Amino acid sequence: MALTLAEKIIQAHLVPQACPDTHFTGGNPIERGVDIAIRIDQTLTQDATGTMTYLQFETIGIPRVKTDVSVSYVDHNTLQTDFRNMDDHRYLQSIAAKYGLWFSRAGNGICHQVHLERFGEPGKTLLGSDSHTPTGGGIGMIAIGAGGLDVAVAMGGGAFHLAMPKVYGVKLTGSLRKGVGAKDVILEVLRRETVKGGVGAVYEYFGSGVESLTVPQRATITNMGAELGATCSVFPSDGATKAFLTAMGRADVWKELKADEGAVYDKIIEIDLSTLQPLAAQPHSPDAVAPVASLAGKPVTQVCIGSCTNSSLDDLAAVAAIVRGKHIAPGVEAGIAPGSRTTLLMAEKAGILGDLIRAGFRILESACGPCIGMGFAPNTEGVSLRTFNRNFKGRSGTTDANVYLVSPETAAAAAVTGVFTDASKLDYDDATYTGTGRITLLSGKDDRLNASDVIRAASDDGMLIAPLDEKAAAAVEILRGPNIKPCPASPAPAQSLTLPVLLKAGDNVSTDDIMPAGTKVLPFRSNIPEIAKFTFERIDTEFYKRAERTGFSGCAVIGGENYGQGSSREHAALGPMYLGVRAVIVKSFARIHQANLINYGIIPITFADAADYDRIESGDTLEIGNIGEALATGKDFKITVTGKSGTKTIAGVNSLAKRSRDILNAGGLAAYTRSGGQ
Ligand code: MIC
Ligand code: SF4
Repeated sequence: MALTLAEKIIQAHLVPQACPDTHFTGGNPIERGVDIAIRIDQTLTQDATGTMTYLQFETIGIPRVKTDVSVSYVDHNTLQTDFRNMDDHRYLQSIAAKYGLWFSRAGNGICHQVHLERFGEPGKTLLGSDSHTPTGGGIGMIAIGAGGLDVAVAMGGGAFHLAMPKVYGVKLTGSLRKGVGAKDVILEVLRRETVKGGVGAVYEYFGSGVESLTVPQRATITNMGAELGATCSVFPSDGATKAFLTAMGRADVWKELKADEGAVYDKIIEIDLSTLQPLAAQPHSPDAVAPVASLAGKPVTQVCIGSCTNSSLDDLAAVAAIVRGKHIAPGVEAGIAPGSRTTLLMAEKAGILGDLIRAGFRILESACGPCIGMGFAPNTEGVSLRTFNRNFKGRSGTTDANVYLVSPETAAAAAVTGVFTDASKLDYDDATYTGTGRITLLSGKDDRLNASDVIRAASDDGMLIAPLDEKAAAAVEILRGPNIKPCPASPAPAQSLTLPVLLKAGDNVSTDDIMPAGTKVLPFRSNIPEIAKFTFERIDTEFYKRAERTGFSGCAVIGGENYGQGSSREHAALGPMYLGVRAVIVKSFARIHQANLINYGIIPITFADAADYDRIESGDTLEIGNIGEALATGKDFKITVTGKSGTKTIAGVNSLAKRSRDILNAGGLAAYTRSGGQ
């Protein structure tokens, strides 16, 4: 039977013995929603989630990673305002040496960009402890973001479990016009689908329009599929993929991959690239999308190009073509953080870097930087145009700033004019660097540079440290700084729980709301007792104090739709866990966060009747009387709510797969894995 590309890659990686309930017979589409287990070929971690991942990996007790390739990147906490960050980096480097991983040093670039350039392979699976791991879909991978504990299990050779996603087809036709970028494609998808439209789904791109997009452009689109809540996104592997891999000196890993003729998608979205116009996601959500034309003339105070979404050579070239020979407007501060050292080297070779410097861009480090609130915070009530993927309130470091997510083209146009501007209205030659319309360096079509120059620039792997052989690895001593504390144990399973409601939150609560990042908090990523003090700080500054008053003895949190959207950070489960949160009851969950809650022994429950959300208040007491039975049988949870308005009983949906129930019963994934659970 005809299969989609996503189905083909997933089926080729199924581990049926880890998931006997799948009832997979081969070749046919797998029923959507059933629990499946897949083999993971590659893993990636970054430093902010990596320390917890490896602390957990150490406790699993496996001498060497069992994947084909595992890479530990340092790209998030590179501000290093005290000893903590560098201590973490040294811990990660020693772990990589000891356990057979690649190590990408601070300054080498953002994990997703570097991974695409140096390690990604069409048709392989990649699991990463970062929500934007789906960037790898741009090269034809099934690349999924997950909590660090799931990644630790995968490094130990364990399968990754997930509900079989739906496969949504995105049919692209036409080609992008001048002034319109790949970012506008994904913003258009977000406009139509919203930040929760992709939960439980893979977005698979196909159609004649795909050919016109380079791999970095495709990666922009798959990267920001994370903002749809999708499991991942995937493009076929074709001639453009081959050209990209060839430019990266890795032509040998290329293979052609596409959906079968007649493959059936769960739904199809059609986008004619030629009709797209420049778009912007307005404050404070990636799906609050409006045409740039509707904002034209609005003053801008800051522009920032970078992040794992838009920091490739294509992006830098698109910016340089617009700003070349011009200068950043006096009222604007502009910065650019190239995605990798490779990108920076290529930009230098192509003359792009000089054009950017002359235009007045501040050249920032090749790292996440401003995207995660590590410097470059906007001014009070500033209007910051960023080529990033998230504009949650306060994430930039300035609570009252207005952050808009835009394409590099739109950002560059605003940088030189000082106001929102449709780039196509400016007088510039978008063929500046190529003679062919866009930067096509990576498609091998560039006429100014010869391929060998590019490859030489691109293959400087000096900041990547290769795995040691087993003998050398055995002698490595793990370096642990004083801020690196062991991961606290998850709570023991309970038959029933009586819990005060300590917080009632609204819809689309992000993991930044649950556990903020930024300069103040990120240094404590390896120290749960300390970082726990910041739990829910963004939405309720008193939460920690209230939890402290309970003696951290147990409490519940209530939320609305899409609870836990955004990051894969386990700290958004670990912080609450440390403060005693035992159950989270919401209208719906974001995928990764729900899995993280389970992995750390917190019971995720959804309201059977969404109207029950209005019947619970902060300060009420919940009694979940049948936890033991619900976890053993899969029956729904019975919850008695006692509050000012009396006592009532509500039902909580138990949508947990058998394995998730077993994990909760074992007291979390680490305990489950140690006791032999798969
Ligand atoms: C993010 O973009 O929010 C992060 C920082 O990359 C996170 C990971 C983290 O919190 O460390 C993510 O997207 O998963
Ligand atoms: Fe880094 Fe930002 Fe990408 Fe997260 S979204 S990985 S912080 S660049």
